Amino acid sequence: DGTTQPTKTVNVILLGPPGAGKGTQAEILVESQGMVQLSTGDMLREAKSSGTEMGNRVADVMARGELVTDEIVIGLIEEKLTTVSAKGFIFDGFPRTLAQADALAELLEKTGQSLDAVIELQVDDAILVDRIVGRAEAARAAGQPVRADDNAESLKLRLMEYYKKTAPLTGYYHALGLLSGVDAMQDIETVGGSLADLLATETA
Ligand code: B4P
Repeated sequence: DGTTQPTKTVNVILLGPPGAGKGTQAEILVESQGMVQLSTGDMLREAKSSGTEMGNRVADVMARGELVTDEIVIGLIEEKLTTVSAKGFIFDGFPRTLAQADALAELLEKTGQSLDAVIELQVDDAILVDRIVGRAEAARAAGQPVRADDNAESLKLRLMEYYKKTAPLTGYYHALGLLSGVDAMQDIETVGGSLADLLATETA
């Protein structure tokens, strides 16, 4: 019912295509479970907006809808895992490649932690397109900045990158017995409830 709390520290990966709601649901878990969100997308956008050398380097890659290099994103996650302590981490948009998944396993081992669950947010492509285009339109209507990659052309590449490089991670985590999925085509609150219930049972 969305109010069940996990009983111990949990580290969870939210996996899913662009627009599946990883960021949206991670924020809800931060609120309801007191976990710490690690979004590589947010970290990269922050680096870009504060104009760091790395931020400038990744801006065009992100705007096109391609993946940033493994080296950069692994570095970002390593920095967080070695400096932040938490009741549990929600990995939002990381890992996105097998190399990143291997690096995460190593980093968690090095910091004495485990990975408890990987949850795939399942959404059909047509709905993803509607959501992303809808977000761009809503921002425009409100006079807010539109994300550089929230347009039909970049989204096409984001989806291709997802199926080619990220989707194979479901097999990787299934083999480890960590994977489960939720229907993420329901409204935000319903998906949040499913996730909370799943976390409570997976980690009991
Ligand atoms: P991300 O920031 O991770 O963005 P995303 O995958 O596009 O979005 P997310 O799934 O979080 O969707 P959201 O909740 O926002 O990545 C952006 C880029 O950064 C990548 O393309 C890449 O270039 C780079 N990058 C990041 N991590 C990387 C890595 N590890 N390796 C390499 N490169 C990396 O939801 C989208 C919209 O849907 C919102 O408007 C939301 O309100 C709506 N929505 C959500 N859930 C809904 C629901 N249930 N019903 C209706 N609408 C919903």
